[in-house]
Amino acid sequence: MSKKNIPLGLYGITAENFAKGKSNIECVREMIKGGIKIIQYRDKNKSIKEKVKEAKEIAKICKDSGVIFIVNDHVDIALLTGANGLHIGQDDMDISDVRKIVGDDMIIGVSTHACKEALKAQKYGADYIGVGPIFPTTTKDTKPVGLEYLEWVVKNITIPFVAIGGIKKYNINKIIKTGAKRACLVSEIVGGDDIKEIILELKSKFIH
Ligand code: 3NM
Repeated sequence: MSKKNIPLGLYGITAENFAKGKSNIECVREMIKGGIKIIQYRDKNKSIKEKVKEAKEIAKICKDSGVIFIVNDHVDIALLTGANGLHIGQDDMDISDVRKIVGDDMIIGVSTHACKEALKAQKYGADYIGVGPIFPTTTKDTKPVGLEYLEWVVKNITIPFVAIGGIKKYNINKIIKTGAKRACLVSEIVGGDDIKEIILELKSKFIH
């Protein structure tokens, strides 16, 4: 099993479309001020050129703050920026092929939406999995899987996992009650008027 450290608590993801005019860079800086220890750079709209520029900057900010930096989708950008990890989806390259490219030290995260996918990701060497979307979300075009899938993962999966999808301040307690130790709230965090404040409020819910 992987020994890589995937921090407990909140996992941050960029999403400029939901950030009410804030840039990805501004959001990352505020997330770090709030104490987030792992941030994924995710952008589905920009050109590769723009993504490389932004990812390089975010990589530096994260490195300087001791925050784990993960790149979504792009193995080349992850390698180029010296990212700590790469996050892939079900339609991306097989985990074993990604591992050949990135080597043993890089974190590989995989989005999963069903028990079979979770077991497969674990078997083929993912360092953590995303589990969702738990609730309906407009941030990603995947139908919700419900809390039952998360409850199954809590009982059956031994690698770290991050609950994601439609999680908000008002329903995060349902996530925590399952025993899940990590959660990602995308629009709720980057769309907050005060990103740092919202993170501090959310983080406090994990401490009991
Ligand atoms: N991945 P929000 S759901 C990026 O289930 C992403 O794999 C998901 O955004 C998955 O917190 C999702 O705004 C979007 O609902 C989550």
